[in-house]
Amino acid sequence: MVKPEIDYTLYLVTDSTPAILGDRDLVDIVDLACAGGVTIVQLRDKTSSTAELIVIAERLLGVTTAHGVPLLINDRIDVALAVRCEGVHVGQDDMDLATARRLLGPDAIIGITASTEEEALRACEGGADYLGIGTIYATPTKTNTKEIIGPLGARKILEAVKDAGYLIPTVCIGGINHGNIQRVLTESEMILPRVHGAAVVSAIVADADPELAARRLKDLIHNIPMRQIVTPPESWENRSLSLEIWEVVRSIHIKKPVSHNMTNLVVQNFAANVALCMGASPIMANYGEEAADLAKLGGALVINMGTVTPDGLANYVQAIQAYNHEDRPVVFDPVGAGATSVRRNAVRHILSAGRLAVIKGNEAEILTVWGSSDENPEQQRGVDSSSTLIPTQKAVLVRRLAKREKCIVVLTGATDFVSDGEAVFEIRNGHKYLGEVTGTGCCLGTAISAGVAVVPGIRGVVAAMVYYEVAAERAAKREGVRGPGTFVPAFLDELSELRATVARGDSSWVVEGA
Ligand code: 3NM
Ligand code: MG
Repeated sequence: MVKPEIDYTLYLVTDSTPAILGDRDLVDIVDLACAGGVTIVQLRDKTSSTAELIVIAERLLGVTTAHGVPLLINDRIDVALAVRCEGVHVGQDDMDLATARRLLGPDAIIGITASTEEEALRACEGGADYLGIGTIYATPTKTNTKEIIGPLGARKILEAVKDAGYLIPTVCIGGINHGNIQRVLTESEMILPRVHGAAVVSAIVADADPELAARRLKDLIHNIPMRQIVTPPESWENRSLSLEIWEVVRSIHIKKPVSHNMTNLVVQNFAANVALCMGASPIMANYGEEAADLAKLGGALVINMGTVTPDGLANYVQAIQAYNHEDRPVVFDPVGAGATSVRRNAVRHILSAGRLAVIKGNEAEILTVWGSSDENPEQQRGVDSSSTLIPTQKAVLVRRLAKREKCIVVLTGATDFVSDGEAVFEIRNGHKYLGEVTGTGCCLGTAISAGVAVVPGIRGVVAAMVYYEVAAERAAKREGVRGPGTFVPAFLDELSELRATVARGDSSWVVEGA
């Protein structure tokens, strides 16, 4: 057996007392809860006999296995061994971690309850697989709780864990329900180190409809209303926009801002064409000496470290300082930031070289930038990384990084997240072809530079992104576009034609500002 990857997002702890379970069958409840989206189950039963427990655990394991969800047993290492489920959860007064580990082996999941920083650190040190942090709120489900710590108490524990360098999953527990789950997750801060999820008993088990209760909790976790959704996904026509995207596109058309790109070898031509089609004036110049003159032209600079060299780095620094001197925006694209130690160092170097207006990257790149600060020893990862953060965590990540670096942060993906440290915008436009040809991510950096060159701040950034991604949507629908190859020219056409539509003053594609 290999230690399973666990999704801690919605953690169900069972309770068989009549006050919570009533006269229903626990196995049915767990089955429904799993159907509703519970990601991990713990059998917690303080009253049944050992023989009864084993029977219940076996039945539960049948259900959880069918749903692909792990089953843990509270307190009872013997029961977990008997039924061979994924692991156990132990409290501070239960069997000690080292003994439990020796009995269960290295691949078992062992979770520990922690209500203080000391308990949390001891559990991390001892090799716990996750922490159950609580008691968050007083709860009738467990009355012998030691301390009510609230979401802020959970946050303190997380900070202590982070400072000690541990990257352990955590869940909050105690009195969590539909009314407070979003608050618990945001106030405890969900990110790096993060609360990976919420553990509940009564909010699911005591509910008349456990499947719906689970589904609603899951939905609440995934949709914490801290971000504004900029655009509905379907058509460009009849959409309501909360930002004046139109005005930004028009400004680019009228002002023709310089987009000075210090970019990689792969995308120079494509990026220059994107800038042209958007109405900007591209200059592809990698020599830092030129930046002082170019910065005076009133445009914006793109630093794209896709093919970084020692020379390149010195040029970037020189250019950033020149643009800072003229108070013109710099867009930083930390391409492949986590891939090599050279690139990780380059990120540090660039962050400390001067003021950046925008940092734009995919999840792995933004996580690397976040972790490049000494206070955030997040593990570094390569260019290609499967998505690991849920939307709310992405929103928290961009907002916190934006706040720390005092700039705008863009995290790209099927859905993009943009923040200036306060607001978070979510952009759902774009098309999959953008991910199937090289350079479209880098060119988005160029597009953003055109936007912030004419409208500083988050409005210019979001508008340029929507413009770019809507052009991609329209291009993909064009006649004759059959795949990524035919998509590229159609995309350039759309960038150009959308702008022409706007320049004519035709706002049919922008209906009602929100
Ligand atoms: N452990 P409910 S609080 C099982 O603080 C458990 O360690 C806690 O139940 C702890 O979701 C708790 O119904 C009960 O409030 C949580
Ligand atoms: Mg216990």
